Amino acid sequence: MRDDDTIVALSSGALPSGVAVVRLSGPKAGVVLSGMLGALPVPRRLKLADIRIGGDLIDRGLVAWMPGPHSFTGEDCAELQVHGSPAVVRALLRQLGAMDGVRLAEAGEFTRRAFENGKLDLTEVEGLGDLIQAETEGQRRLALARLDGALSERLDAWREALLDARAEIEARLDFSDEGDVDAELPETVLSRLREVRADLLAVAGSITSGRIVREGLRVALAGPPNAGKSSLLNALAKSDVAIVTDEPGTTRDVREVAVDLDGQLVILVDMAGLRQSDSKAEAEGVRRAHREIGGADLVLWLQAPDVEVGPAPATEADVWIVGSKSDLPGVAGELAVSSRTGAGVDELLARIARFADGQTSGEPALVSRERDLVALSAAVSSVEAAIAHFGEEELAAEDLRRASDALARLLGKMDVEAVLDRLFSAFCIGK
Ligand SMILES: Nc1nc2c(ncn2[C@@H]2O[C@H](COP(=O)(O)OP(=O)(O)OP(=O)(O)O)[C@@H](O)[C@H]2O)c(=O)[nH]1
Ligand SMILES: [Mg+2]
Repeated sequence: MRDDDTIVALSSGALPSGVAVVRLSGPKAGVVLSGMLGALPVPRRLKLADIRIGGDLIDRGLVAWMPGPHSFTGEDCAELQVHGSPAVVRALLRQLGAMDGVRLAEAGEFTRRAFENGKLDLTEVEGLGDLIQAETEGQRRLALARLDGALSERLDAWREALLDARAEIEARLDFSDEGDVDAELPETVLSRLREVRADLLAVAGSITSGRIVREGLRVALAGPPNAGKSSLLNALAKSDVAIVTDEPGTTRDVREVAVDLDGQLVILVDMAGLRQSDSKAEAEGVRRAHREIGGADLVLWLQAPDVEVGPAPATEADVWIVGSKSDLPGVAGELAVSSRTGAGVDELLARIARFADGQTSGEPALVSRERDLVALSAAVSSVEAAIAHFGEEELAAEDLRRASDALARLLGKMDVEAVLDRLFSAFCIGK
């Protein structure tokens, strides 16, 4: 496999479909296209054309020619909109892929080329990957902001401020014996560093909101065995996904169901009831339940009138006491629900939706991944070290270099290979 091959792939979805888009990128794209059409069309204009390979008419469709560098990948690109028939697409891919210097693309290879040609930085590539995967409104907005460079712009601005500060400091190292550089660093450098630090912290602080939008709000359905957790999961998800019996200890595995509540992804998590158990499988289930409760953004603690009430688990997340089986006598309170009659279920869903909204309201978060947090935290520590080393130029300059490097890594300007392979393998072929 070579990076200067011309690549081809089906970029649209499953066949058959009304229209299929076949995409070409690389140095041979122009020759291949003019060979099929007889001549190259006007760049960046759709043209209705007969698409022929070796004189054989494959289909008639709309064709776009996008010569580099002003194309998605930065290379010469062509797109063929043909009828979305398996036979048409197979014929095109087979015959194009057999041409000299042309081969089928690997997953994410178009985007990889865009990254390598400087069309997108790494955060924008991630935004694109997230946008393609987005299922909720919140995810779409978050991903689009990232793809649009909302984070990149901030990272560039911080990097520039850090570079300026470093230049000021290094000027004193290199030219301290020359008359035209003041020996003392101006106070403005220090105050600028403090601003960058505060900014970095503020953006890093939006990680929880970003993560909740991107990965979903995790809601743990917890309580003693038989409290009605699995029944409530089924009622909230409006689907019969979890096994329900009157035997305490029915659920052992963790089961997640994703629901879209008003554009916000919510992950409902059913689990084993909390109790001491001699059964190895159940004890393991209880251990996993504790882990889920620890990782949840919201815990629903179920109390049923026919089950002995246990103490709510200690966790940093919000815990709501839910009175389950409200069709039985003895259940009261704001959060009374009956999975049997459906009473209170929609109210509970609405409350969860409001809670999710409260966690993610406002501007789309700039950061949402673990990688973001690692980079921003490293940058904050290094900027703090530089502030502490103010007056010790060599140390401060080194701290600032580290801070810029952390941000450069996030943009994919350094140490990028390990991240890339993982990232692009998650892309689909044709993107
Ligand atoms: N009357 C009534 N019974 C319910 C309701 N929800 C659940 N039950 C009954 O309570 C019993 C336990 O329900 P599950 O949903 O399996 O409870 P669980 O908390 O998942 O139990 P484990 O998986 O064993 O921890 C079953 O017999 C259900 O039919 C309800 O809203 N009303
Ligand atoms: Mg259960």
